[in-house]
Amino acid sequence: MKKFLVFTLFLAMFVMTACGTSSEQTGGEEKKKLKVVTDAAYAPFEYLDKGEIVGFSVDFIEAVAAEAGYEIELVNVGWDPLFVEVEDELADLAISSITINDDRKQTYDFSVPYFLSTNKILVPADSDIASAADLEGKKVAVQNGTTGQEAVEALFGANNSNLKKFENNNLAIMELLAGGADAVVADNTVVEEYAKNNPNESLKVVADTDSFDAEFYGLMFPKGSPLVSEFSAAINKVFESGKYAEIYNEWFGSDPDIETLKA
Ligand code: LYS
Repeated sequence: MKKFLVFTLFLAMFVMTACGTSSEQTGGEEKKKLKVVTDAAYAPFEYLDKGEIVGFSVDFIEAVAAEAGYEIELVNVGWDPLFVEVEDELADLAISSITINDDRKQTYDFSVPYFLSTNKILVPADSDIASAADLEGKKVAVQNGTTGQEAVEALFGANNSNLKKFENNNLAIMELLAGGADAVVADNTVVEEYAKNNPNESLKVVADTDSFDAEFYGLMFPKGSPLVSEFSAAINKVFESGKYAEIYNEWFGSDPDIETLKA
């Protein structure tokens, strides 16, 4: 009788442990650490502060990855290399203020949109450039391989010797400050923040909604990656939980228009 009791006890313990383990496996499964690549030269989205990658995108991807149940390692590889790394599946995904467009969709998969943007023109405060058309014959600095470059080429042709292309946007802005360019075309939030944070440089930002389209940023994945749907679902949860608004407010000091992103 005693033996039987001990056996039953063992059996019960075994069953409980086995069940416990299996539910733990489905609930808290060890997920691999994802490699996330970026070009940390695009404040306030992703940039270096004392060697550390910081910005809206960093807080956002941390929140989304946590929601999806992943740990991430964010690596600053630069703009052109990040496209290569994701295509070759050397990285799991990229976050870098990347506009979702048809051209990129041929090679990559994107999450649902998480930020609304448009190109704008950064010029010296005394510049007479007041629209995109006024850029004709002017030296324009852009980051290579961006929608800013595309927009300028759409207006003045791809073989435009006045177009100066740089590896990152900070170098394009340097060129403007050094007098080597008359304007920089880049994402509105980036040029607006730069002009605001550097009042001594006396710059202004020119908008042209006829020439520059609305664009949406997305997380960029290798084509066919199973992470796309997991991260899109996590983004929607971060929208709904109020976490997105919290992060947005911290970086931009205003409330986001989440409905426009969802539309
Ligand atoms: N949003 C633009 C694009 O995707 C500019 C991004 C630049 C990031 N460093 O082309």
